[in-house]
Amino acid sequence: RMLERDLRLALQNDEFEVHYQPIVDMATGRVSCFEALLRWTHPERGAVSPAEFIPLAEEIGLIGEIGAWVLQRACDAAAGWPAHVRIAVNLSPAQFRSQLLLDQVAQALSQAGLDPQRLELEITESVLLRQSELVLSILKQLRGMGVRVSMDDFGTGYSSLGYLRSFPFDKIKIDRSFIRDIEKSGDALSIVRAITGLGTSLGMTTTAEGVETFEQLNQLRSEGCNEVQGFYYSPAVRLDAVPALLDGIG
Ligand code: G
Ligand code: G
Ligand code: MN
Ligand code: NA
Repeated sequence: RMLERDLRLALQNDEFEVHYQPIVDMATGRVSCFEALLRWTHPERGAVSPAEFIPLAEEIGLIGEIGAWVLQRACDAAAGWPAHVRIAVNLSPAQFRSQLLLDQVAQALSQAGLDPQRLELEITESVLLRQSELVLSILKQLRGMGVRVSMDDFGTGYSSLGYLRSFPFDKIKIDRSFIRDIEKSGDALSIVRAITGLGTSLGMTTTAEGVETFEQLNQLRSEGCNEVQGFYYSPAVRLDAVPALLDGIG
């Protein structure tokens, strides 16, 4: 496959870029975190979505190398931001197949000189699908290093609730499908309310993804959601546009 061949060359050809989407703390109205989102500009095709190339990278065994690169880039970037601003990095299930991830995280933090408390790792429940000892042990060691762990896309999988019992997540990110329907659908609102209540009682931060309107923002505020992320504030931007967001939001 052509795309596969090109993906293998993308790192060395410097075709990847990490973009950063702000996450806003409801209590202060200020940016508390940025999520690192990988972008690939293919020389002929232009932008290729991570939804397309991340699964391919997993399939052909490239995700470890790409994931380590994103981690380093993201930690280096965050080291240049104010100390109250954290960085969130997405991890794929394939990155949990060995202890190598622990070395990569430790390496990225020390090379960047970043406080581990400022790094959040986002995993989806597909990481926990196999309730393997290895995955849980890696997650515990990451938390032991002081790194935070978030459950991404919460509510979309088969047993999101069950996974909350298997590991003490720091944060729950409510999937954007629920936020999208929060005004039209009483059911979506009920689900958001339940997740927020659950997170609060478990001592986890709750973050709403995909917030696009002022009405959604207000609704989420009255539900007691802790953080919001979405196009209402900003899409993911290049590193050089981060300072303007830090100044402009809040
Ligand atoms: O950035 P959005 O624009 O298109 O991202 C699409 C999907 O790709 C999301 O599910 C997001 O979590 C995932 N994604 C983006 N960047 C990364 C990355 O660096 N690593 C992994 N594993 N997934 C990523
Ligand atoms: O799976 P994950 O939550 O990591 O994916 C983040 C994805 O969500 C990225 O593709 C990002 O571009 C997208 N995204 C972020 N904010 C919004 C939003 O407000 N609306 C929509 N439709 N997508 C968003
Ligand atoms: Mn994410
Ligand atoms: Na998500």
